[in-house]
Amino acid sequence: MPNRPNVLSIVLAGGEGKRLMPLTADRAKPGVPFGGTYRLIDFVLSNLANSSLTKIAVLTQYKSHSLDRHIAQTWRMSTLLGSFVTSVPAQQRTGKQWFMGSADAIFQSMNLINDEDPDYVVVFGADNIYRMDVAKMLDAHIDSGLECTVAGIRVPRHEASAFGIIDAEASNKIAQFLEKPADPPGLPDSPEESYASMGNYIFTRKAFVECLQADADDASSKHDMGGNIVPFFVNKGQAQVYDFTHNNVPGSTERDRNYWRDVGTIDAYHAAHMDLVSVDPDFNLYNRDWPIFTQQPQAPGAKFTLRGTAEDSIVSAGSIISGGDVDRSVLSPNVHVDKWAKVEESIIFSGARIGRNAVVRRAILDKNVIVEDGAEVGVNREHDLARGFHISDNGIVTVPKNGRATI
Ligand code: ADQ
Repeated sequence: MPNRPNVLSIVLAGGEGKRLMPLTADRAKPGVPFGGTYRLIDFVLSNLANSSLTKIAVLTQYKSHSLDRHIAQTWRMSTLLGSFVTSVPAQQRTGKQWFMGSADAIFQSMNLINDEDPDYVVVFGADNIYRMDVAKMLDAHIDSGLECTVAGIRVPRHEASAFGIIDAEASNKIAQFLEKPADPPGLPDSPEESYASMGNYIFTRKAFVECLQADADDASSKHDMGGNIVPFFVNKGQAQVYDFTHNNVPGSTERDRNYWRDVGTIDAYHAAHMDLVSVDPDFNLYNRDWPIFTQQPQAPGAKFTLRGTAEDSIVSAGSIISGGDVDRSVLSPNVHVDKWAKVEESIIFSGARIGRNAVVRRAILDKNVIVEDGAEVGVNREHDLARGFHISDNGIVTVPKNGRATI
């Protein structure tokens, strides 16, 4: 393949995801299940693979065991064709400390860049649900001749303080970048929206390596991609924004245009699932031109017996709905719902058992949770709190892994 640039993609997958507790009590945020059979990391990896960017290093750190296992089992690629997805745990290569920030994670993994010798380095987060043709962003980066390209999207201004905020010129050059400002500025044409960084970047290799070295030598830096590296390129007039909203992937319909969603809180995570089970979702998992890949378990098809029903729901393989009713919910593999049980607006991780006459409403049941016969979750707030369940701002109840909901 002559003249194709050599690209190394680095996926940052070491975040703790504190706001997703208790789902991240035992697993890294990119390893959190999503949509029944996926994990969050599958979305960025699918986007890269569908964009023919198949040299990928995933940097992990926090509680990465199940994430590392998932990557090793699911994302095997043909090394024959020069493709790989490798998971790189924090190794204390350059000192005794773990990664200090996302830029430090890359700095400590510099040997990957040296070994692979890429022309461009793609650095993407692993915490979001999205569908993106990264090849288009790469083209925009190369065409600009600039050293740094940041993917940007409009977000409601009241949510914008969680993001890096971009002030772009008409040419797309970034004039100013504020990492998580307390009072984010609105856009001139839409004061209640702000232009946010998606945490996805492309760099020209030489400039990136120099910047990482300078950052490592700077004792005052937090070694953060959004806080330090992007502002470095903005200050030297070498950063542009890539407007994600105008670049759809193949197979998109008028309705399911480009999609990007932060699922950093329990409420956002729950809302993203409610979108999935809606009749006409914004995020269409069924676009066969842009598949989202994962590992499917060896399990028989979902089975419905004794008039068990599921409406506006995703029910994964190995599940048995035996006389219960499931409504607007997402069930991972191997979930059992027993007679006269009701499951509504809920997300059920694999291995859960929901007993007879039980009620589960606006709840998330982590792996292997048991809801005893006649027990209720999401019905009585005091009772949920008394049993140690977590309740979000919007009232979504989460039962932790291996938990038991008693009467
Ligand atoms: P945040 O998501 O808050 O903001 P951060 O916590 O650094 O930033 O996470 C970014 C990515 O890096 C995530 O995928 C996370 O898992 C990973 N990560 C964090 N620390 C890591 C470490 N030590 N090792 C490996 N991976 C690590 C960022 C940007 C904002 C932008 C939002 C968009 O800083 O500017 O708006 O993403 O969500």
